[in-house]
Amino acid sequence: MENNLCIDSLILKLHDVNAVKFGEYKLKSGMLTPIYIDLRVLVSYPALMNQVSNLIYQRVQEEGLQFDSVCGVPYTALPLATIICSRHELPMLIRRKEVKDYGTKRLVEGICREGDTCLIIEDTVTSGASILETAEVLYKEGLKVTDAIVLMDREQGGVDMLASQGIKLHPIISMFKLLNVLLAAERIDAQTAQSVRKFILDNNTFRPKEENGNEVPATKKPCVEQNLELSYADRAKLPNIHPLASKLLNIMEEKQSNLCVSADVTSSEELLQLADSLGPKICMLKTHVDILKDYTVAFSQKLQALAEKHNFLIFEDRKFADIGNTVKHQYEGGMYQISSWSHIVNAHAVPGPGVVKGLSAVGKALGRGCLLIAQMSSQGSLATGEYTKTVLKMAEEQSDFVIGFICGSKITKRPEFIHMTPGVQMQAGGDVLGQQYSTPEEVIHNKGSDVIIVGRGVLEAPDRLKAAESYRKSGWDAYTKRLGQSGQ
Ligand code: S5P
Repeated sequence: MENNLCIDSLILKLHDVNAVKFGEYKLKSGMLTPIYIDLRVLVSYPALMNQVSNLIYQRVQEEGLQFDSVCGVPYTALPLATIICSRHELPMLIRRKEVKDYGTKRLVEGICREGDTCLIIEDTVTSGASILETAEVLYKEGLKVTDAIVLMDREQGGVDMLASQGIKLHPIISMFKLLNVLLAAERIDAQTAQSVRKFILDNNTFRPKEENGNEVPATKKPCVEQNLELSYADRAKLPNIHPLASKLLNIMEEKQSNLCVSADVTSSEELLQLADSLGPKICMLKTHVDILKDYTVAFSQKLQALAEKHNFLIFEDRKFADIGNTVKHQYEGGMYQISSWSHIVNAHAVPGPGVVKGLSAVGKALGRGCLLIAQMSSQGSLATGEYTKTVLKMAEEQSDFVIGFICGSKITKRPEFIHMTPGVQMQAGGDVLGQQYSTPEEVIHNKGSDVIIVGRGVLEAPDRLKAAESYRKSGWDAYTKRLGQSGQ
């Protein structure tokens, strides 16, 4: 909070000293821009220089960055790096822009030890090219660059470009934040803010490469970064999406359904009958195969045939939670041979990454996918806070098999992950054993999840088909409402 206030007041001061200008300006790349950030004027305002340097150093500490030396990108960031290095007694390096034609002809001044890490400081980033240029000079001296800090990020692709080169960029002020603060303080009008926003959104400089080496079309990547809502159909086409997640998203779009029915019944005949009658309404059918009193291989074959017939995916809610070697056997073998018929399974993250590795060893070659349990709908669940963050990290590290999460709300903006939420009924409430319910509107519209999982809301209804249709409709309406509101 305190930090936020500092940043708000800094933005206003930068505007006061004309470091933020509105009009028509040319960027280094030749691109015309309606907003220009000129932090070169900072040197004339020593108090402001100190404030900026303090904020940069504060960020270094908050992020716990480890480095051996600091290098400011010449020229504007050079004095900032100097102040920070002097105040905190950190070794500094100076990158020359021009090579001397006498003496040592060095490109970097200061002591460079092979293998040392250098932190880069920059004043403004558009594409990230200047930081990369500096990093490349440092690499030639045998140094490593893992992180860079920038005062002002224009949000035009620099973070992504540098990430693709192995450098994590930490921005202090972002363009959208700057516009919001200036707008709230009535320094600019809504029209100016909107036209700058549009310019930024339309001019993302980073074009990630697809696997075939071609550039991803400009329309794909920016939406992700701009936090605009992508439709299920657009997400299905993302270059880095898992084929199974893509298939699911396409089914959802085609059937206009983000409903997964949880078929928690104990007879295989009843389950098959449910699958056949509700099939047209759902994108996925969830099973607990171990509650069936009469499981047979023939049942699993019939279920697969119904999944084909009605175009839905099967999700065996097995909640694997053991060491990799054990879950491998549980997934592939035993009497259920889950991997042979279930498109999707889920797992607890408690055992660590080995649980996913074990499942992946069986399921990956079969084109299967896994959901990690990031949060639970039950009262007193321990899957919260830091735990959820760890689950997300685990998923990111094995995204060739993990396609998403069981969760109460959206836990990551990465659109290739599917969020699925159980504990859904038309009325919020719960059961006597700790289950807690939210409505489809709450889950999809407010919490940003993708799929509602409904068990008793459908199973205990007098007319299951009618109930499934009303859940399908509520879930879909909440999704289209969310889509309609994005980017406004
Ligand atoms: O956190 C969770 C995770 C799951 S997978 N909470 C849940 O309720 N589930 C499952 O979703 C649960 O095992 C059950 O099969 C279904 C919810 O059923 P309902 O009858 O309460 O809708």
